[in-house]
Amino acid sequence: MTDDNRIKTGVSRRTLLGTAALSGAAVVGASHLTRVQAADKSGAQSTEVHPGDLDDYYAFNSGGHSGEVRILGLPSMRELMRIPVFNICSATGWGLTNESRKIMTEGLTPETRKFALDHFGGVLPNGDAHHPHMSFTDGTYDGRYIFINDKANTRVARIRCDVMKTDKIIEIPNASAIHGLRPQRYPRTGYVFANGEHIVPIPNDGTVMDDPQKNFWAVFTAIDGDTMEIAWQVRVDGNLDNMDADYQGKYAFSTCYNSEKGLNLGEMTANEQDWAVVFNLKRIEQAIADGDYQEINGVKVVDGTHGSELTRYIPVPNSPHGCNAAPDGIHVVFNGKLSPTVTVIDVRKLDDLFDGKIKERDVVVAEPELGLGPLHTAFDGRGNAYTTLFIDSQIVKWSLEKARQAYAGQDAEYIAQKLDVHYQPGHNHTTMGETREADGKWLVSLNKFSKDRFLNVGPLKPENDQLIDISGDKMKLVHDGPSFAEPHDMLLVRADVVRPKNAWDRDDPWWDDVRKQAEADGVTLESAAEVIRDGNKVRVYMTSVAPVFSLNRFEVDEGDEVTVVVTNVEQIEDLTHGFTLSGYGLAMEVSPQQTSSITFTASRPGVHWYYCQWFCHALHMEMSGQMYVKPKKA
Ligand code: RUQ
Ligand code: CUA
Repeated sequence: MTDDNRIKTGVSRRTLLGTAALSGAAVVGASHLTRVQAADKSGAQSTEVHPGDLDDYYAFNSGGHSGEVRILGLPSMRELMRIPVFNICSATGWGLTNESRKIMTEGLTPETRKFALDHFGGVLPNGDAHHPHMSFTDGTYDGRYIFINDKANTRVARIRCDVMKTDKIIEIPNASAIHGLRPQRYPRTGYVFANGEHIVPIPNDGTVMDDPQKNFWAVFTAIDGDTMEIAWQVRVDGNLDNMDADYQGKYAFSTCYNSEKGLNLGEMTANEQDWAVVFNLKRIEQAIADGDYQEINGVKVVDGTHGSELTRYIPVPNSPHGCNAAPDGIHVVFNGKLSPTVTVIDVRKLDDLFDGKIKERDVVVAEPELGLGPLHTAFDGRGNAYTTLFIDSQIVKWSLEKARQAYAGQDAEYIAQKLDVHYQPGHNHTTMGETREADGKWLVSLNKFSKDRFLNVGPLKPENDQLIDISGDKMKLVHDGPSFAEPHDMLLVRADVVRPKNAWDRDDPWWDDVRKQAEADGVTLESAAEVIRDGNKVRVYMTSVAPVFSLNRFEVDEGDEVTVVVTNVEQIEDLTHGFTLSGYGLAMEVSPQQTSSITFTASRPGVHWYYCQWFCHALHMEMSGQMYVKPKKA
């Protein structure tokens, strides 16, 4: 089917969609989904990154229910690295080392910490990461942090971009399932905003469990991005979905479905309109300062339900999903999902709305009909928007200005092009497109289905992240990129903004606990080869230099609690070592100048080899040693 045909069919369908259209049957049945289309290789920009050359952009991809974040290069679309966040990682020991376990447990509520200890030995084993977003200064990325949500266990994590490691994970009390997440753009981050998606009783401790209309709420949370402490929460009506922040530091926006406060599909989709909720940050801060809040589970919660002066509920058709602020600093787009439209507001009208001078719908300046299943919108900085059409399996390029003209009754053709993607796109993302430095070079469509686009790998198929050249007048599809479950969102950052280190600094706070203990033990981490016994606790300190550990052998007694501390004293870039202890289910990464530690009970008597699992030297196989565990005397 040609692009032109698709434009006509898309625009002629004026009806709002029933939910059946979003079901698997409708998805599989669409006839244009079965044809493999070749990439158009005549794009204006080259996608080739020759051997020895580097990519122009970092792409930070959420790993969905794999719980991690992945770093890709763009335009090559090569996966460069993975950052474990909410998952347990066999390669790096994330979830096994003392340093990572502290990060994974200290931010949990006491109830969850106990649950994780009882069921999983302390660390929750899964997460569902959706929305990675970088910290901002003055409306553009500043390369400090990436924040990401965990929908599964209601958490928010922060990744340090200097070492590309997760350094904070906090659970959000009073909320259920953190979904939409964005950092404050201006003047800086500042706040990290997080949407609680599901409505629940507050507090959700079993005292009240009936009458959702009266007792169930969703919660909008502002976290201090510098300290990762919760600043405040707002209780709202309906399920909060995605969100964004403005470029002025005054407002935040959430799409809100389930205005019905239903508990099943039929109830949740009954209304033709739901809402975009606007949060007035100054008024919320004032309410907190005035003591106009309830303290629930240690968090200050203000009331932002209907009638509150802190929020406004803009009616939007229909179960809206994506929420995207344009780099012009003026427009915010709410994506209709069950409606073929998106709703565009002008943020300059919001002061009047909050002052009661105009009504909610008066801030709407465009509502273009784009096609079936609009989910997310990205921008090129030249006034164009790119919206994913989940059901049509297309990206539609349209003009913000012309959509405004059409809404004002003028005769304006706002759709510029529709491009087939393969298949069922969710998020899309443009290079620097969520900053005031949007450069309009590339767009990635994160497609939920790959079907026939790759060699068959069995019933479970990869997703397909497609690279599209948007630098010219026409979008051009140039690359298909398979990915494992499941990139929900992507962050495309100019390479010069991100400046990771080649080695850790020795004074990094990462191993503060170990450093303090070593000082108490009279041990210097950088030259250690010591075994310190402290009752039935044994601390084993060693260094690693290719191809040896400074301790080739150590002895403990059965039942001892053993902590192994390894410091990699290599100065050379990329000379990572590891420590794997056979038969104990333990492994950890020790990168250049890093100290890592791991604690376990020496419960298995006998001789147990440890070895370096990161190939580091011609004698890497020989980089090993033995732990002797002497059996308890009967
Ligand atoms: S959502 S496919 Cu979790 Cu970002 Cu829209
Ligand atoms: Cu050190 Cu392999």
